[in-house]
Amino acid sequence: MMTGVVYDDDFTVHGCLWDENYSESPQRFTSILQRCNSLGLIDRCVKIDARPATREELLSKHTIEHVDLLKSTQDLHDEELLENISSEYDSIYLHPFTYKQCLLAAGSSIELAKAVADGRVINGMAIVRPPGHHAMKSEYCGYCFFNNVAIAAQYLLDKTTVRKILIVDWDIHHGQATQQMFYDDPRVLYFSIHRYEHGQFWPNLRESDFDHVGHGNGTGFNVNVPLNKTAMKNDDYMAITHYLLIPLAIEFSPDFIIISSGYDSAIGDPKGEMLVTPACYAHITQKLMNLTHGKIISILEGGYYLKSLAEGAALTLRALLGDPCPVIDSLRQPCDSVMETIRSVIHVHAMYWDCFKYSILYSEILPEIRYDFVVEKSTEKSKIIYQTRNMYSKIDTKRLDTILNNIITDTRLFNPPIRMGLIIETVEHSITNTEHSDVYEYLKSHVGHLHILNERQSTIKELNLAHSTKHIEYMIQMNQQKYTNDNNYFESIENNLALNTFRYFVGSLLQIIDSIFESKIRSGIYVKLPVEDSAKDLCFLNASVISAKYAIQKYKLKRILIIELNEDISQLHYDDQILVISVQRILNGLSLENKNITALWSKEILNDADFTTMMLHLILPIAYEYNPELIIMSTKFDLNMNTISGIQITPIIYGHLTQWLSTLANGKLMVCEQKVNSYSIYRKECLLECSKALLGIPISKLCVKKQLNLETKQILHNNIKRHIKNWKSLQLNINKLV
Ligand code: Q9C
Ligand code: ZN
Repeated sequence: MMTGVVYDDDFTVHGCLWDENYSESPQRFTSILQRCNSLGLIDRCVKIDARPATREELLSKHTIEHVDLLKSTQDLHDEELLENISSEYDSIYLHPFTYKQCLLAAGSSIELAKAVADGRVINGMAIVRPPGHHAMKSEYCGYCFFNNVAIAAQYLLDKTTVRKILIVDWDIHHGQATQQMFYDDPRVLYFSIHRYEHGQFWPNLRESDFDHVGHGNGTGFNVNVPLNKTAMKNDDYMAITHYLLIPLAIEFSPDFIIISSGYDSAIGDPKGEMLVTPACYAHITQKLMNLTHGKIISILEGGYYLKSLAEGAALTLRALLGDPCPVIDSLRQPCDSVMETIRSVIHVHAMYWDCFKYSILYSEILPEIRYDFVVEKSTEKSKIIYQTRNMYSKIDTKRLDTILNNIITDTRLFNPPIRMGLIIETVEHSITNTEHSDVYEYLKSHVGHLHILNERQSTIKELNLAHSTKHIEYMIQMNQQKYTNDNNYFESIENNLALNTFRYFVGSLLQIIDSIFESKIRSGIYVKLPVEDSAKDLCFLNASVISAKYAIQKYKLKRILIIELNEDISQLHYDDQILVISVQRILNGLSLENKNITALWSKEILNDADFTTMMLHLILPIAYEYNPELIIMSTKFDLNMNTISGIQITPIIYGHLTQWLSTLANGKLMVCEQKVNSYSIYRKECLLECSKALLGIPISKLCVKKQLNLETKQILHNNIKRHIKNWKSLQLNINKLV
């Protein structure tokens, strides 16, 4: 598993000769490289050699005149002349080395794309300048000359087996040039989040609004997410990610993702005036990484506040390298303006994308498209002369100061040497009669080296963390009464086989938790042996809750998320420091109204499409709002392809769920297999997908072709309504419903 990085010392030459404070400066490059080096990231990457783009490559996206004009300025040392030529364009300066450096930026972007497409590296980052996404077919614009991202994308389509590309443009400016270049091409989905303010923000184009969805065969393959206010936060960007970007990306199903990676959307940037923290880029990157078997590259665009720029780029690279995402503050509901934008995007794209067609956000009410500005068609640009000007939302400067001071992530970023510790239950102390599990060999053959931790037996005192001695004794008696013939109800607790097994089970989970909090491992997985008679287990003792209580007590944790994925209902738990999200069928008459418990499902048919929607609309928003310090995923892997219950979750879903959740809590996640029952027919495959996600091995592509049906939508609605009073982040789902 390797991450490629491409950069060159020559990226510091092009600079503005007549304005030393010009924002698109050589320091942008050096500050990124310096920060990546200080975190030791560059050394961990495979260095891809920079090279100039060929004429043919440039001409794939630009005209001969466009290329030749820039070529003619090379080695032109008359400063005044350079300044004069520059002034013909919107936001452009020329330097004698500009042409050469632009060739290098475009060529390097291609080389990185090629290295990933060829499989030489899994993913990568191009630290290049000048940027490219404003460079149009035949016009330099916005510090850009050649469109690096577009040229790399076209190269992939023309010269490799890549057929579908998602471009995610998180630079604060709309990449109008990239939009234009693929506007009628369905092979490239262009997704841009940009400051817009109803046309008042540069480049002031009508075509940057959400209703510009593509043309011809490319209709529906251009997605603009205009931000009409400043001071947007992580809350807003993550809502866009969960509600728009990821559903689209899953349905589009690209083979390759290119991030047009501008950090002028980050906090402190004088152009963007947004409040997104650098860590947010790692979260978005990690969410995208599992959608294309890992094939994703980031190509630098803008970013003018050097601290945020360097930190944002470094944390993006860190995410590409597979390191855990830094924890971000609890997310709350996105602001009204973004909610309106999200609804508008869903509204106009619902006819092209199934994920939006049945979206619970979809309303019949037409979004308001503002035409209170006049569009003037001049050149390739259609400038808006705006008549009204909205007030910017005010940035709280005091808060801004504190955040700016804390912007540099702690250098002791959490990153234990081992990504995943594994414990497989052994047969000696187990009540099972089956043979040794072959899971270990199976996993090893697919993922290579596995780090095994030792089992240990929990003490009765540890069991007492969640259950009273009386309760434990009672359960043992029940167990014996039911399933043994010797009728020796009063056999001592220590000799009870079921209890013994359970104590090893719990002890092993505690072993994983200790290893995580001693920073030996990032995550862990526990594999249980199949039990012949699954009832022969102490099912009224809850290992996840005991583990959570243990972590609370020993490591002073305040928020633990337990996520249960089981077909049958399990006990309810009440605890201030534990949130249980339980995906399970709700039995008749059982009320699940409760502050701490989020039990969700009541449906016979639950497929990957349902589950993905539930994940993105309900589970992830709640999880991000709760902001856990540890996640315990507890499952029997029995939701999959079960012909009896009609549930059709594929093992792949478990992998994606694991990967998405592991963006939280610094990746501190424990997957624990509960007693295996006869429905767990694909448990090995499920364990493999979860292990891959924890190990950072690209997981299988999620293939959600099925539309969400109305019944699912209704159930999701009901769930959201039930929890909305406790979770602000769910607000987005229902504002326009009634
Ligand atoms: N008054 C990139 O971030 N600003 N380009 C023009 C006109 C131009 C930004 C202001 C900003 C260009 C790659
Ligand atoms: Zn920009």
